[in-house]
Amino acid sequence: PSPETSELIKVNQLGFLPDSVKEAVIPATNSTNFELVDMSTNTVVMSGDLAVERTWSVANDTVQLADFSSLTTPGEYALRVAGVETDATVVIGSDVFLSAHDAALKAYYFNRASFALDGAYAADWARPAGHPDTNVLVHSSAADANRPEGTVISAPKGWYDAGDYNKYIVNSGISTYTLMAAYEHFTSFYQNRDVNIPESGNSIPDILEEIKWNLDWMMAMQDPNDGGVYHKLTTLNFSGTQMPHLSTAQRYVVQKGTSAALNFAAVMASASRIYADIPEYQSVAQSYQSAAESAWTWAQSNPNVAYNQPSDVSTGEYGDGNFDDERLWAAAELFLLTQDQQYLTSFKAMSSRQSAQPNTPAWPETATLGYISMLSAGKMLIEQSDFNTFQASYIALADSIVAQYETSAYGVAMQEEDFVWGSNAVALNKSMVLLFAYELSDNMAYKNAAVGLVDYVLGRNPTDYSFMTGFGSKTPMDIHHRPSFADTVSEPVPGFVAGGPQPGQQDNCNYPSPLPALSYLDDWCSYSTNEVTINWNAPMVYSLAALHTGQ
Ligand code: G3I
Ligand code: 9MR
Repeated sequence: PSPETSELIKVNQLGFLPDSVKEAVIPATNSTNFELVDMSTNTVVMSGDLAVERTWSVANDTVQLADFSSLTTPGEYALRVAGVETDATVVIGSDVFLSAHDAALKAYYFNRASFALDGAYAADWARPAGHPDTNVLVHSSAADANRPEGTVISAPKGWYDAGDYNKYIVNSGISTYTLMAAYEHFTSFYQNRDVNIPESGNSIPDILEEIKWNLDWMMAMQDPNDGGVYHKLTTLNFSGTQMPHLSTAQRYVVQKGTSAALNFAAVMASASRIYADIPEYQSVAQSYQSAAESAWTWAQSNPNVAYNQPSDVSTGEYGDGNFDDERLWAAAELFLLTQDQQYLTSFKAMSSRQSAQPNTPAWPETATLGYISMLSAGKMLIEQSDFNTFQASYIALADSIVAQYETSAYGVAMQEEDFVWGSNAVALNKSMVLLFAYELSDNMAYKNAAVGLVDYVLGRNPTDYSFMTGFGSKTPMDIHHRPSFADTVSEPVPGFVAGGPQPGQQDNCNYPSPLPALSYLDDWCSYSTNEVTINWNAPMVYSLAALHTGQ
């Protein structure tokens, strides 16, 4: 094995669903086989051959895969290999992902702005309300005749983006959409899914109540005078490491832009369609539709306004110079909502452009979100031949990810270029792409590759971490999350996915390795690998819901 990786067996630390593919990564040894011992009876229940040694270059790690998919009996097992000092614990059960799913969703509640977290729901992480955001100023970059610089607006609620306390439209948008997609694809699962938030117990699914907390904020980010949408609501600089209620610097809305308008239009159109089915929210759903339409109209008249960070603002940029993918996504959602052919025409026009082909979703890459909606909600609304064309482009993406899985030493569809800031979300968004491909096709190859990616984030990786706080035997403790850092609880707020390894080391912390898959540090210092954000959690929620309900 590489001198930089551990001698441990790497395995999903939460476990495996009974009928799932089951793989573990074994450090290279002279052994050719492995054994699984039932811990309740201390008997060997399975032995199998290890796969040939292969090297994963991103960690310079030579390993062998153990495939024990044929073991399907729920229980707790020790996975052992002669020559490897420590056995790994393997859990098999039909509920192994359930509490992690709930916690990943509950993390959004923990990041609510303008809201006190009560101990009844937040346990040790209760805290006073922060950031009322009722006295937000229009920044000079956003000033116009209707709202000159210094105009006071109110835009409360929403989720804090991450370990910082600002609220950014494009990142909020992909997060909100992904959670809504989870609800839409797995509606019955969410019908009675109680995650113990203040709204639990009413007749509306908790996930929709949690999402609405953010939709309420997003709505206030649109200027009703012209339909334009501010890029972000932010302090001028990142705050210190106080709890939310002690972080009181002036907040601003900054520059309207095309990516914010189109992203907002997509999310509001999707929300309008989904919330229209909830009797209590029918009029809200109508207001989402008007908001989506006026944001689209603004973007038609302002087709190319890139966000340009003002010189006095130094918080998250979320800048993006290409709007074809956002336009495709907004067009898809507006078409599905209104069935107005002009939007289908726009979708098709964008779908022929290189810059709007399906690719792994990320905050600046949203084309795939439009495809997912079109292929799930559009089937009855478009010509079969169009559906087939869109499906073929989507499936080509899923197939390319499967090919990566099949050639990977770790059985993980992660390539060197995937190790960017937020690499764990690259893994999880690929997993979401695959799990939706599985929903479309019932082809197990997609599901197996998705399991590999979820396993990766939850422990089958060169760092030995399960990257979700509170879930796994070795989990991040010192995430770059201001409340987790500033509170008096030693454990971080649970349910958050840390960014994950990437070699950029933009924070100049002291990393254990320069290798892409090993350049990770569980330290507050490491905002480039150990921060958490709403857009990294969302595909975890989706993936765990898909795997749990798909058994
Ligand atoms: O756009 C270039 C692309 O052209 C190039 O090929 C590629 C090669 O690495 O880099 C691309 O830029 C990257 C950019 O994200 C867009 O993907 C940058 O290298 C990369 O540093 C940048 O990282 C972003 C980071 O902020 C720094 O801006 C992360 O995606 C983003 O998740 C993160 O978001 C922060 C917010 O700013 C503030 N709140 C916390 C949040 C999480 O850390
Ligand atoms: O704490 C900030 C984190 O939330 C952001 O994602 C990150 C993005 O650039 O920046 C962090 O702030 C750092 C700042 O950029 C540079 N000085 C150190 C700050 C963290 O301690």
